[in-house]
Amino acid sequence: MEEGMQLIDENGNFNVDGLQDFVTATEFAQSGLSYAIVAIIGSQSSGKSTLLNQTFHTKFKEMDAYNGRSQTTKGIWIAKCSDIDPFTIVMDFEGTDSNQRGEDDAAFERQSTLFALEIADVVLINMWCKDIGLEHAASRPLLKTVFQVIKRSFKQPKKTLLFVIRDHTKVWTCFLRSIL
Ligand SMILES: Nc1nc2c(ncn2[C@@H]2O[C@H](COP(=O)(O)OP(=O)(O)OP(=O)(O)O)[C@@H](O)[C@H]2O)c(=O)[nH]1
Ligand SMILES: [Mg+2]
Repeated sequence: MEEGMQLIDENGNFNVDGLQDFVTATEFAQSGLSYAIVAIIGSQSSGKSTLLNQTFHTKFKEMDAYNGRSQTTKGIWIAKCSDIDPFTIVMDFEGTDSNQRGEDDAAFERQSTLFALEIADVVLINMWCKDIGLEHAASRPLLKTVFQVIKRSFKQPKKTLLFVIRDHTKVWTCFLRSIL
């Protein structure tokens, strides 16, 4: 599967046939209960697909910077990581706070974040270092949703939240030390 499989499209439609084909092609059913799901969420063009491809050797579509900055991943995509045991499914999410989605962003963003937190064992939260500590930073509504869900769902099985801080420089190390 070249670029993975689009599980949910940008209008929120669930790809039932695609999932069935994916399960058959990857022999997912044979793994029983021994599998892991990793998801990534974060703002648009923050390098989510690139990070997954580098880490899990998947082939999710990445933005081509020569064609301008725009939304690349639409909806939610899944792929099997071929070289990790146990069976690992990687989920690439549409970037939050996108200009293309505009005002409609909040509903899709919230629903897709809830889906990631519900379904994945490990959720990578990809954020710009410069956004930390800002009142109106792009990742703030996303973080608010994440923490609201965690506060409410303390009875659920444990999840791992991994905060990935991008474009971290010496200046930001000093800043982080001063606020933590
Ligand atoms: N300099 C630099 N560029 C990066 C890095 N990671 C990704 N990029 C570039 O940033 C652009 C966006 O990367 P994507 O991986 O498509 O970002 P995304 O978060 O998946 O974007 P959406 O799917 O639209 O939300 C691409 O042109 C990448 O080549 C990085 O660590 N450093
Ligand atoms: Mg992407």
